Amino acid sequence: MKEPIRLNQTNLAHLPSSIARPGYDRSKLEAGIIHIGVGGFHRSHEAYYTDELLEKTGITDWGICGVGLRPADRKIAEVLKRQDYLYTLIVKHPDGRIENRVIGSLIDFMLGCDDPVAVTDRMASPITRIVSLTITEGGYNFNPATGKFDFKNPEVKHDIAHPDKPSMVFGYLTEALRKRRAAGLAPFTIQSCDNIQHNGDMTRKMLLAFAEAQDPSLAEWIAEEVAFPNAMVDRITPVTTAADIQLLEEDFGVKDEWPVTCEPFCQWVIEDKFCDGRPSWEEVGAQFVPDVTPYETMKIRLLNAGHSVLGLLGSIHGHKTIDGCVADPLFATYLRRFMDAEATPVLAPVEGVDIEDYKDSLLERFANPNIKDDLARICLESSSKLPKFLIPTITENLDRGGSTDFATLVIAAWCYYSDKGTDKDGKKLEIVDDMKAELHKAAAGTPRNKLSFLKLKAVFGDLANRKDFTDEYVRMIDALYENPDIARLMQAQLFGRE
Ligand code: CS2
Repeated sequence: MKEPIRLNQTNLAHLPSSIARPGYDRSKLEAGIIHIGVGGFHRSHEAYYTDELLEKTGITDWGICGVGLRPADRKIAEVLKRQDYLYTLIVKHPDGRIENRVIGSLIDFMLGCDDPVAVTDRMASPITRIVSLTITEGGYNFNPATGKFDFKNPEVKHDIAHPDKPSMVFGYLTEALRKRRAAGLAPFTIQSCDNIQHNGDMTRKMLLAFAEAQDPSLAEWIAEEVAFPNAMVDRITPVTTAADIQLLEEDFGVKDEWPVTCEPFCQWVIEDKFCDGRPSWEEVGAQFVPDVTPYETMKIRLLNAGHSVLGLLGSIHGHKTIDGCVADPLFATYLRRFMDAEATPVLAPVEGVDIEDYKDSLLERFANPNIKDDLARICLESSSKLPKFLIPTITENLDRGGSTDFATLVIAAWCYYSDKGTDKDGKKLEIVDDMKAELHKAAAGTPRNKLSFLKLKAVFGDLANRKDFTDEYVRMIDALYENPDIARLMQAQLFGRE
């Protein structure tokens, strides 16, 4: 076997011909975009669209500078630096076909924890016109029980008192905007790319709460001048595995320390609301619309909630991946019934989208056997996902007297999962969640108080007080604690009582 070629700028020209690579001159690019949170999803989505645009148009002002705020981002910082910020996007088709492309839109990376001033200076440079974010659903510091910014967070207290030494995203954004205002510059657009309904509005609300506490006149300026477009983002991007790195090396002859794998499907629907210009991403498939709400709701309540339904039920059953779940007819049927009976009735029509086709396509995407999306990734940080993905569907159905039973079993399963930390056969499940201890404590109280788990107001709001929900929940909890064979309960749900 020939020695694999290390991925970097000098070696680009020598890569095997089966690997697509940037045809544009990266040395001419300027970073009009700063992106905070360079995980797999940013690299398979915004960086991918931008790479396509640079390739198609030859424009030079919309390169991307990545930013990591925390010490945990050091690894990606170092890998990208060694590779001149290049990485391979491995697109895996359902029929086994693989397309590799080296992405060139990322041209720099900065670590905020090493030098926060350098990062806010860069954000305040006139070259920067968009700061985009993938900071996860939990990164917005939003308290679902109060609907407000969480000022109890010690990091918030620190950042309010130390504007020049921020540690969280809101501290960075506020400081950078302060510098821009002082320099007489227009502000940048803040563009959220997280799976949160009205992600732009949410970012605005949280940033204004923070800025108001630190500098009320600046908050006023932000409220008037900064644009926060809402967007729906979509591309399934599993965690990169050692096998992906090996595949690239052995089958394609490229040594890339941290490639990204993803499905072929890709979607980005954005509100056209930018305060200092934007790339013409519509030239490479993004859609600009006046109101993104119906697209976001549809995606979050079908795709993301669908993932959580499979993730929690599947974990207890002993499935490992999303495709493994949907290859099991019971799980595929259950998912479809959840979508049809509970998610669809609380969705508004989406212009140009046939909702039945959309659901069919989700099941096909989930079935892609080459994606192997781990249930552990799906269940990660469920405490910040379910309040956005699933609980609104439950409460809206309760309000309109609709069905909630398919979703209720998922909440009961989540309680069992948080309490026992095992599947139905007692095999340990790795739970990763910022609220892991609280979830466990509340769930472990179930034998004494059946509603103990639901009393976590920060997750469930006032679901514990809704008798129209709790009666069925308690029945499911009883059944599950008596016998955790989740398939039996799913069957009962689908085909009638046990
Ligand atoms: C997943 C998402 O995190 C999750 O639970 O549902 O990461 C999902 O794969 C993406 O939103 C797809 O666009």
